[in-house]
Amino acid sequence: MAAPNEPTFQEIAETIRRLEEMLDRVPDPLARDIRQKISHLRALLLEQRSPNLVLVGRRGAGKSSLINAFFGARVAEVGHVKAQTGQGRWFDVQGELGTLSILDTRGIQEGSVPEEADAAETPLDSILAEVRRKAPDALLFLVKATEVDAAIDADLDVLEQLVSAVEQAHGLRPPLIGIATHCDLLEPKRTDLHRSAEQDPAELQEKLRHVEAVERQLREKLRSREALRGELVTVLGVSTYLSWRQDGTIRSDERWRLGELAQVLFRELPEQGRLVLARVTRVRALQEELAIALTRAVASVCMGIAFVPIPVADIIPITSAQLSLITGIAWISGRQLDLKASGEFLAALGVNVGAAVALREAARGLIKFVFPGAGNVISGAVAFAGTMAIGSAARAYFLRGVSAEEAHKLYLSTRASAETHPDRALSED
Ligand SMILES: Nc1nc2c(ncn2[C@@H]2O[C@H](COP(=O)(O)OP(=O)(O)O)[C@@H](O)[C@H]2O)c(=O)[nH]1
Ligand SMILES: [Mg+2]
Repeated sequence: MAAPNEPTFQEIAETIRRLEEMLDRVPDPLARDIRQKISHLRALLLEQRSPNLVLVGRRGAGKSSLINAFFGARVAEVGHVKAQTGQGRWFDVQGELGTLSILDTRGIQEGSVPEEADAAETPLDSILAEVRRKAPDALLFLVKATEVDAAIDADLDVLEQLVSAVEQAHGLRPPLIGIATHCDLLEPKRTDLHRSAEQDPAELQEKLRHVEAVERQLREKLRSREALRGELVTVLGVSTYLSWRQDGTIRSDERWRLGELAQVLFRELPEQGRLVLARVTRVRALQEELAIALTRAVASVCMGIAFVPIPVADIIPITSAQLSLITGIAWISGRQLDLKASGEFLAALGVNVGAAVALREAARGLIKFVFPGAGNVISGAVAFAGTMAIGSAARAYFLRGVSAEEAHKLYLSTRASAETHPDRALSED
């Protein structure tokens, strides 16, 4: 993963390291709590990596289309008829904002061996070897909605073997998500799921009933296998249909419920894989959820740091942590912001300390003169409320695209309410 090597992430790593150092001077129940928040921050920001996804499904089930639908871009070849080299291996699918590591099991069930494959190794063998080599974060089982009643026993066998190979090699059972693709093709065909508001309500209801029936059928099949039952997270009907012009731009976007699917997957991923999924899919709800988690963690850390009994120490780490928060939220939104730009954002919110510390190196020397006895200035409540407010403003600005002026207003109102009701600020938002 490229992100943590960026200079910006090195600065964030440095900030986190210095915060941890300060914790040596914080008494224990508090220090332990803050350490936990910090390890949360580390996992989300510094240890971020591509999620590893195994796609199981027959040729034509829509595996490549699902990848493209996640990215909203043509990153995988769709509709290739022939089994290809490279199948049965983990491969990185790269988009503008991140990479997914995919193991595409195309061809296992069909017995057609790709031309250049090692003759001694069957496609299933090579897939099993791959999941032993690198643990999948999730198994996605794809079936065409119009074919769920077809015999899928062979596919279920493959799933069982995958689950047991992963368990043997890694000691964990990967979550399984059943996906019925091509739901747009269910009757009534002319009813567009992706434009539900414009459809005849009765016909839309009919189509949705068909989707539910397909989901039920697929769920029953997956649950009929004892070895899969415990791993099955959910079954979801989707449409991944996207069509492109010659020049690569999108001609028609008929994706349906991709956001929901991304949300289901997100919850099953380890923390390290979540940021990449949120960036790649650009699903707003996921971006918001991550940004809120980040804000709460940083706010709690800042509050704790304000208790460190060293006069000048607290302002710089608190401001650095707040700058890291802004950088982190911008990154979630798909942007890249260095700490200086984050400092400018902080200054735009009217946070004076931020403006001063934006030039951190200079500020480090200056701060003793600018804020004599600063240790008494920042109380835990102020540090907490200020950080929550900065997080709210950054989310509004970077994720929802409000103006800087609106973000500033939100900063002021959130800070005021977080100071009076810190508990409420943590639980809702
Ligand atoms: N109508 C419709 N077509 C789809 C959908 N998903 C995939 N397709 C089409 O089904 C065909 C096979 O899809 P592909 O992604 O290549 O399947 P794969 O072999 O599993 O990788 C392609 O022509 C896709 O355009 C869908 O949800 N709806
Ligand atoms: Mg394919």
